Amino acid sequence: MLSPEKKERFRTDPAMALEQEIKAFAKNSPLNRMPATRELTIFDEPLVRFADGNDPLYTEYKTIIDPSHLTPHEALAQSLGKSPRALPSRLSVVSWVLPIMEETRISNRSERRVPSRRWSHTRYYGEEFNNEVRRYVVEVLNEIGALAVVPMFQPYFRTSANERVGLFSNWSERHSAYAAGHGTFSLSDGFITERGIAHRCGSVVTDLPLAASPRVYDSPFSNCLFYVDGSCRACIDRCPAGAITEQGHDKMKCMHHLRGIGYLPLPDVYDDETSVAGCGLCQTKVPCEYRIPAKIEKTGKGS
Ligand code: B12
Ligand code: SF4
Ligand code: SF4
Repeated sequence: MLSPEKKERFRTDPAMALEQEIKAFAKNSPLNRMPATRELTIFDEPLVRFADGNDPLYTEYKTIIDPSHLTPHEALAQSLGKSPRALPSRLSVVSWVLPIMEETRISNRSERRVPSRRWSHTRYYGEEFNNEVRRYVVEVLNEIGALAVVPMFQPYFRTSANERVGLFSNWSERHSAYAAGHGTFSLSDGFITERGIAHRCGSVVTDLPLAASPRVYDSPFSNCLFYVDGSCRACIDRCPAGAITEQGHDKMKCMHHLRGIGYLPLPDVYDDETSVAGCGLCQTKVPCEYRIPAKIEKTGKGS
């Protein structure tokens, strides 16, 4: 339940109010804690930005990704069983990035074949928390009278493959993050934000009008050193499956590696009953792990 003060904040500056709600939720939720001790946080403070639901990029995604990739209007309309034309003309997409905690990133840096237990827990329990954020954002938006849906929760959400991009889903969280100006794609296929590539992300479509966050990047790949000046390639050496080359990311090789890890007998990998999930070796011990390396090259300033 939102307090009357918070409701007032939503009336005066909904974007700021929503950002504050998401950040407070991440700070206080017990689900944003590693399960064993509940002491270690899974994600650092979220980055929150907004995309214009009518951004022509969403139509371009039908060519860049696949015709089945949904626009925000289609995603909302299909969720509500309505025609897109029956919806308000102005829609927004709330997009957040959950940066993975430093302790977890450090633990994954020393791995060469399988992810560290903390990384694996971030894949599993971290995504459960990400789902809680999705549910919470919808709850808050509904409480102030707005329509809101999580495309990834809908029965229509699916992952398939085509010749152009290989594996894809009909609602790509990172393509909404790109539309909201969170960052750019990269040689390894990960999405590099101001807090780097080691993160998980999510989104909600709403009819609440929210001012779109600006996109400040030169191209869809300009945060990656390889695309800026042909250098780096650190992710190529990090991948135990040989899935990354100068031609990009072989999603099938990557997926087979992820599945192979999942099928390893547990005691061979961890010394407890943890099941293994994820990999992300290409997202740790690389220059883009927790920052934008291309920006550092340009300005000479680190962070
Ligand atoms: C299917 C899937 C996979 C597949 C395929 C991945 C893929 N790149 O598509 C497999 C099984 C291989 C996979 C692996 C992993 N995944 Co995964 N996966 C997904 C899922 C469910 C859908 C991805 C999707 O729709 N892709 C769409 C296609 C089209 O994306 P793409 O090929 O990368 O896009 C390219 C083109 O668009 C191209 N492009 C060309 N021209 C243009 C022009 C413009 C204007 C733009 C914008 C782009 C563009 O650039 C892009 C990069 O090359 C998402 C969740 C979601 N619903 O989004 C998570 C997700 C992508 N996975 C995630 C993660 C973390 C992982 C792993 C690290 C596993 C782990 N947790 O340890 C690995 C990383 C692999 C890698 N090197 O990137 C995160 C990504 C976070 C990040 N840092 O980028 C997501 C978003 C989950 C989440 N909720 O956070 N995953
Ligand atoms: S490791 Fe280097 S080449 Fe690979 S994605 Fe990061 S910046 Fe780009
Ligand atoms: S997630 Fe693992 S297997 Fe997939 S590209 Fe990255 S390092 Fe390679």
